[in-house]
Amino acid sequence: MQSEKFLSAKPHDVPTILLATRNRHKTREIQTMLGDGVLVIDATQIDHLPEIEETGVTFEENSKLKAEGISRVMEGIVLADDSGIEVDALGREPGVYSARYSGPGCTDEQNTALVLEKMAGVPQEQRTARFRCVLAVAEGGKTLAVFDGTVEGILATEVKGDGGFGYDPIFMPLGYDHTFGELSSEIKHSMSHRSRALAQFKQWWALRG
Ligand code: ITT
Repeated sequence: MQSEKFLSAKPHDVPTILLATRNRHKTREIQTMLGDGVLVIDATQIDHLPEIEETGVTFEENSKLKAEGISRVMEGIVLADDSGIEVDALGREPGVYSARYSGPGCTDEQNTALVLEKMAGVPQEQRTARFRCVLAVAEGGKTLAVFDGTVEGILATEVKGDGGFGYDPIFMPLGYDHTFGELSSEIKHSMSHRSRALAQFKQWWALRG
């Protein structure tokens, strides 16, 4: 069980949550949404953590795999985020393959370009899509709770804006003519799949005391 480095990174009196991710964008968003009262640490800050293979076919399965896998080697509560975009006209792809849609080691830009290419010529009314986020909390290799958040929207026809990450520049949340890449992070966080799942986690965490 690894704990020393993790604990030494922890300032006094601030509860720390270990996020089982190597995606720094997720860490930044979750830290911002949880505020200064909690310190969010991720897998990029701890040496020798195992790579967890995402062999599940649902967000929930992959989220649990990551939370359980890391909590087997780290003390305390471990939170994992499995998320992605579902495009209805593509049979809900990229879904759980969002991070690796255009192949191993691909970039966000390659993935968004591939989605736009596949969606070329598809009319507005058939461009419905949603972001989904499933958060799993585990301790000692066992899942304690799972939370799910969704935001519905429309897929843009071109990349717009450079805010956020991943598919943000091609996703317009319902009620907006702008993509998450163009909208402020405050607007994204007020409605995002991640903030909706995290709101449930916060309640669970508060009740736990
Ligand atoms: P970890 O498994 O280490 O957490 P990952 O990036 O591989 O990192 P996922 O397997 O959950 O994580 O894939 C999530 C992908 O879905 C992410 O890389 C983005 O392409 C996309 N995505 C998730 N949330 C997003 C958001 O808020 N905005 C834009 N794209 C998002």
